[in-house]
Amino acid sequence: MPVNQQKSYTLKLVLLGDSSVGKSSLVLRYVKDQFDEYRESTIGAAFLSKTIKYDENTTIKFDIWDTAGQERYKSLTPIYYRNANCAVIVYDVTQLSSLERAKSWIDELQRQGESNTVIALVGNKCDLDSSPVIDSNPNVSHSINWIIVTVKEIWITKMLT
Ligand SMILES: Nc1nc2c(ncn2[C@@H]2O[C@H](COP(=O)(O)OP(=O)(O)O)[C@@H](O)[C@H]2O)c(=O)[nH]1
Ligand SMILES: [Mg+2]
Repeated sequence: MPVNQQKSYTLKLVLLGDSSVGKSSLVLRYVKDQFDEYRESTIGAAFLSKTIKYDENTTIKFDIWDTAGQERYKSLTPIYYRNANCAVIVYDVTQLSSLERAKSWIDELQRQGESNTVIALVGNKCDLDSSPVIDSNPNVSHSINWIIVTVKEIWITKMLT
């Protein structure tokens, strides 16, 4: 009997979305399980990685590119999403415009032929109850996983599994 073969995979994950929707906060929560109210906004893009044990024999390393949402960095963004295995597109549930922006990222990924990229759409800041709160399904393709979270209070790891 062969000894259990250990397998390890590296996946490229990119965070996209308007500025201030909570992309960097989400990464910080995922990688270090921390939340920092007073983080400085991201310049260009930040790189972090996290390795998880998927099952007994498999580890997955996520190489995470946390992009800046500002318009002036937009031309650089394709560098980060190109060949990404997963794209996590974040919007703020209290900002309708950020959902529109998230949808335009989905269109851009699909237009650029990044068809192998698994897309997750994340509505963040559901702890806030200022209106308008977007709690309805944003009507995107069924192939896109959609969840509502608050990075501030409870973190749901389900989105990456
Ligand atoms: N209330 C609340 N604030 C959040 C949440 N996530 C992030 N923030 C705050 O939103 C602001 C922008 O977050 P940041 O992660 O820098 O956004 P980014 O520009 O998309 O990377 C910061 O002040 C965060 O503390 C959340 O779930 N709830
Ligand atoms: Mg940021």
